[in-house]
Amino acid sequence: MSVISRGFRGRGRPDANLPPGQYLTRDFPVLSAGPTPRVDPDRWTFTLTTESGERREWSWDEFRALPSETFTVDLHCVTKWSKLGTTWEGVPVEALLDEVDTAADFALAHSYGGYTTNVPVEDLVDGKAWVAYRYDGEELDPEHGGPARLLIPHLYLWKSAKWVNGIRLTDEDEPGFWESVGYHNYGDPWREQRYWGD
Ligand SMILES: Nc1nc2c(c(=O)[nH]1)N[C@H]1C(S)=C(S)[C@@H](COP(=O)(O)O)O[C@H]1N2
Ligand SMILES: [Mo]
Repeated sequence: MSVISRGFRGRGRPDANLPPGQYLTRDFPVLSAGPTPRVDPDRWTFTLTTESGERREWSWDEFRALPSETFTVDLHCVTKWSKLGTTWEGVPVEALLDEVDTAADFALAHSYGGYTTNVPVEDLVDGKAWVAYRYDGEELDPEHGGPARLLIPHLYLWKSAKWVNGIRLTDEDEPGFWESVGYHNYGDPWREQRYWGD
């Protein structure tokens, strides 16, 4: 009997891919703190700024010419929905970081519309984060962050800045939009780091 049940994930047992306190959803909810900015790719830029003030900027065409990856990841929102097995295409953040001279430990992502979110640099490298521009085989919808959004799927989804237009590297950690109003500074869904003090 144990042979049959090994690996079986039904019958009320939590899904091994579902962090504590989360439920599964099949649709793709839209969560934005403000209006959806409409960003024309002709005017789109992505700017990487280092702790010493060095700047590297990509136009949309330059950015799209960078080597990309297709990857499948699970998404976990702090409002408790999770969506498993989503497929995206984008540029690994590490490839962008490789273009500048930096020893910074922290990053603040910023977006069209003013949204910001902070993350340690070590969470942006080694295949853990992308600037994504395709979802499920299509160009990314504006509602979900198109033309391009950050994706850091191992952290709660508020860290995945939609309409991202740059990353500022810093020596000191600087809380972003949600982090400065009580959300957890790091946001690991597996440790249920939803709010400050969790
Ligand atoms: N620029 C920007 N990025 C953002 C947000 C936002 O309000 N503005 N909301 C965050 C939150 S709280 C979540 S859960 C996800 C939602 O992404 P989705 O709308 O594609 O589901 O985007 C994150 N990125
Ligand atoms: Mo969220």
